[in-house]
Amino acid sequence: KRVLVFDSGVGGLSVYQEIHALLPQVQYIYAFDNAAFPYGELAEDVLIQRTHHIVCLLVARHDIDLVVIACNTASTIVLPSLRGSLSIPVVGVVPAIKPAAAISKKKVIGLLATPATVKRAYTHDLVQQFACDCDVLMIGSTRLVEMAEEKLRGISVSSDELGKILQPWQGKVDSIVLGCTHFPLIKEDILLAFRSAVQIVDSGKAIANRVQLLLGECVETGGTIENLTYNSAATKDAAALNYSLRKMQLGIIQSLH
Ligand code: DGN
Repeated sequence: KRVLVFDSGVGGLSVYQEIHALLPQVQYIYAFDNAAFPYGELAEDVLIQRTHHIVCLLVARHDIDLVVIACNTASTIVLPSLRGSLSIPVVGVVPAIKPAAAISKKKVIGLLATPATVKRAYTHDLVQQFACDCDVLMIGSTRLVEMAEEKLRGISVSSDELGKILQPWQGKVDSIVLGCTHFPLIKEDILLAFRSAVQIVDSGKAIANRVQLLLGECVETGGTIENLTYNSAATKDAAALNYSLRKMQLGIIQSLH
């Protein structure tokens, strides 16, 4: 089985790692559209056309069995058109509002995403449906996406800069949704900014379970599962490759293991 994981940058690697941990036997192709990074700043029609074009091309070229749009900014808008054009399953990543609302004691949750995702009707529908008993505070930040990319290239996150971005939430929220796939890469930094007084929820594990279900794969419990962390050599290589391919229209890391 072959799975395509797609994002604008390295954020989708956080989703890939969850899927790979559950399904190590599957072959993965990771593709990222750095030429149009960051997706959070693109007009909706441009984003739809671009993602649609790239993903359909890659599916045809690489004999893909399942696509993961590992980007909230794209998923919250392109899924209907992609699913209409492809005959294979397309799994999207959208903000995990429901679990975050369920675990919040104060009933004040924070959604951290790109400027586009916090504006999307899709996101506001999720809030209405699953967090109507909560106050949902939102921060849409492109800078945070850049900081996550930088971290994978070895530039550490400035706690001052991060603190300023998250300042409006201090003492208010007790649960935070990482509504951008880049943000699990800086989860530890976010936790530190709140002195661990918040719970952080992302969509990675749920996506991995969904992929498993759709692929009909069984997990080999007796096998060795490669233990990847964000600092692992594989991820560093991926980030380095991503960096060196920056000027290209589209980067592809094949058979990432
Ligand atoms: N990783 C993408 C997301 O989950 O929304 C956004 C990255 C970007 O291009 N801004």
